[in-house]
Amino acid sequence: MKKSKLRWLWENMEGYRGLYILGIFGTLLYNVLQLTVPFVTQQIIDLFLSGENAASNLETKRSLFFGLIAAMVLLTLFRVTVVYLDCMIYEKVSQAALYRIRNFLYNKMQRQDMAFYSVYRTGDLMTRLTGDLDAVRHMIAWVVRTIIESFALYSATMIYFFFMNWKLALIMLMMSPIIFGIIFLFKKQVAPKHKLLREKMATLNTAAQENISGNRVVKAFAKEEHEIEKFDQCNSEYSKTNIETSFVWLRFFPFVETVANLMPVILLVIGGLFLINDQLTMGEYAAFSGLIWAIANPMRNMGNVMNEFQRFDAASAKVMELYYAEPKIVDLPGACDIEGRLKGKIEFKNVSFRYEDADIPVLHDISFTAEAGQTIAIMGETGCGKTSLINLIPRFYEPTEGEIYIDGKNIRDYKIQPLRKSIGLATQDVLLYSDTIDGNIAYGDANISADDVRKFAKYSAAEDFISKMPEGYDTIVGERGVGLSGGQKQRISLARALAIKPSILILDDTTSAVDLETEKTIQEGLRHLDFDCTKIIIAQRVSTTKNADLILVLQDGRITEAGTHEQLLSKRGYYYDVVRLQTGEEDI
Ligand code: DGT
Ligand code: MG
Repeated sequence: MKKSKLRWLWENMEGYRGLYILGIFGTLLYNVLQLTVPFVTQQIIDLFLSGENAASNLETKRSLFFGLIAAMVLLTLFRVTVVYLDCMIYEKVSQAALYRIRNFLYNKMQRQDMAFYSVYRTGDLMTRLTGDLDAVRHMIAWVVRTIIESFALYSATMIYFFFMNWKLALIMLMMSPIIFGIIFLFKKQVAPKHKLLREKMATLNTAAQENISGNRVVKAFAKEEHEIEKFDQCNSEYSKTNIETSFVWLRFFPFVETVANLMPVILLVIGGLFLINDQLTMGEYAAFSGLIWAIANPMRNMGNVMNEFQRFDAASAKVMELYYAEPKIVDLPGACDIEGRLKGKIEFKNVSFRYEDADIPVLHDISFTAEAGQTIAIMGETGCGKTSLINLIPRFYEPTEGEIYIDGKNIRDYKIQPLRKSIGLATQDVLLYSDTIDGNIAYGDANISADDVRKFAKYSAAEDFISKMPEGYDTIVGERGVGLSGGQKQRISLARALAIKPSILILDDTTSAVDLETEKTIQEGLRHLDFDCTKIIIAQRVSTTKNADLILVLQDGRITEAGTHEQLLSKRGYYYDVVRLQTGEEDI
């Protein structure tokens, strides 16, 4: 699994892989260069300071002395330059990979099915796009670099030590397995903590996000205190898990630190003995001593590296889940484009539907035909399956049984994008973007003219209230702009659905919040559209349904009555009761 995560990361560095390898070489180089100063120092000490001929050497080889000092300065400058450029490379590559993955994920999310959004919570998705992605970037920019750095420094120093005095080097090397053992145990304990921490972070973000979106409900119920408490609990759990995760390292830290701190002591004792026995020169001892940190520090870093690696492991699993998530509803092989406009004939043939996560179907054996240009009204009590039914037409969900045809062709044989572009949908929950009213109406077709926007607003009986606003069509709505009433939002959403001149118009309770007078205007507008379209209108009011070519009454997911207003009245069933209730007349 780990290998595939790294491979995934590598794939996402496309275009920057060469640069990244250069960066890794840079890291190797500047760490090997760390050895040059102690090396030159060793030469200076042995030749000019403590060696037998130190005094005479200083006289005769003066230019070598200055040469060595100049080399030291130049090498240091060179090393700093390499470090600087190297940092830039890591930053550039990691940001490029992050950019690529983020865009890819966003694209992926846009293409997911509706079912996807009922499984993943917004806060969790946001965490994947932010915190988790940052952990992935950190892997490229810091973890890999620190591993290479530690490895390069440790190996180069060890090799150098072996060349100077293999016995002393071997004793130093013997400490390594102890560190590896400790780090292995640490990894086993810290890995589950990082997974838990990641979950807690997502829960915290979800709590914050839901609360911010739902602030009106909170205020209405005066539940601020309760919400603060709820958040505080998530926050404290996150904080607690964070501390626990850090404390895992603290359990191992003393052992690693002891081993690391033992290195100078070993050098002092064993190196001192070697020095006394003339098995080590003073310069060599100075080089050992000057580089002992290069052995100890990588050991110390291992804990941190492992911690960050586990953070990456937990986060990348979440990111990759999204990265590889495939929508279930896709274009079938051989699916065709839509040439010109659809006529808009819709046929449901024995359609049944069950939500994947539900036990029982919500729609049973639905069959009806809407001829091109007709108006179909769907009526039924709440929860009977009206929204579920219309969601099948743009293929937001697939029927579990039966087929749906548009213009005589199974909808599965159309490409999804052109199919959806032919359908204008005003959903039950209206969502407007933080944009101008004009921008919202023109959402589906940014190229329509201002006059057209106005025309569609007129059809939707929205022109009046929009033109009364101080900035008219340029008024910003949504989060940042002025608020709109429920009925006003519905009318803008209707204008938005009309603005794409769809072949099929679906209105899900779109006039539920407008008054009767306005509704009449809207009905009038819909009857006189300047393009042909089949309308499927979910409505509770008889005033909306009575002019429909076909009224479907849906009860518990079944069509129990179907016909025109007059036909259904004469049936004296559900529809008849609704009409009596709404008109207040005893007998019709
Ligand atoms: P409404 O809008 O209140 O008048 O009700 P309808 O007729 O539009 O009802 P609908 O189609 O939203 O829901 C029918 C049933 O399906 C209801 O029992 C709730 C359930 N349902 C709706 N959406 C989902 C979903 O995404 N997943 C699952 N598992 N069930 C759902
Ligand atoms: Mg509904």
